[in-house]
Amino acid sequence: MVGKFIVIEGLEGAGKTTAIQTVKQILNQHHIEDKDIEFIREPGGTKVAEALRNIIKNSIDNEPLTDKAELLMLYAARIQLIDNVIKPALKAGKWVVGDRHDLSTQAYQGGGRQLDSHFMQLLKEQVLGDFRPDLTLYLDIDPRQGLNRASRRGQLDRIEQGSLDFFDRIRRRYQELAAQDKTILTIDASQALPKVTQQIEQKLTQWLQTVSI
Ligand code: Z5A
Repeated sequence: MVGKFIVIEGLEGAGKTTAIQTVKQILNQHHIEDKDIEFIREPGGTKVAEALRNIIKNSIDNEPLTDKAELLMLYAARIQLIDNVIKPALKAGKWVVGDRHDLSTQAYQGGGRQLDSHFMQLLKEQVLGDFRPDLTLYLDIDPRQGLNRASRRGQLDRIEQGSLDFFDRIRRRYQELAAQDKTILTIDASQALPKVTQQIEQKLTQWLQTVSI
């Protein structure tokens, strides 16, 4: 039996970390135990991908990072993770729960950075082929609210220091892509935590009824 790949997406402070715990609990209730679940985050999740994560988030010695370099590093990190961790786990029948995946790239680098859509499409096709998550839970939140939550944690990294326009564009791209894709379910993440958790529980439970476990 091949496992399933579930991804949590959204702007900073949307509540992805908390949502992952909810997903874990629901899977456990469906007799998918912790040993059968691989938790990952992007960028990151292998030694090379974690090193790239550090550069993507902070650069080195304040060297300016070009938007294309950022994009290429994200795909380098992603394919390391897919080929070395995600695909082997799925093949072994495990479930994979991811904190971000390619939808982040489409939203941040495509929507936010406004990188050329043809180049992005080509890169995606060449690197990922037809590999994609089985389900994405997109936590939708206004960037003002999300950044406010995230800022309570302290210093902002290189990407978090982007302008509100940048984050508004990212949200718009997330919303556009979610509206076109039945495998992306939108959660209203502006609500209080118990309400957000309730929506995740409801949507995930419904989806689990449609797949063979
Ligand atoms: N990035 C990219 O540009 N392109 C890509 O392809 C990929 C990533 C894959 C990764 O940073 C950065 O890389 C990210 C996008 C970019 N950068 N930015 N900007 P990261 O992994 O370090 O950060 P993050 O993914 O943005 O995670 P986050 O800031 O930790 O957000 P979160 O996980 O969604 O939030 P949280 O930790 O669950 O919640 C934040 C706080 O809010 C926390 O104190 C919670 O208790 C609180 N919270 C959560 N939900 C609620 C509700 N409902 N009400 C009230 N308070 C809440």
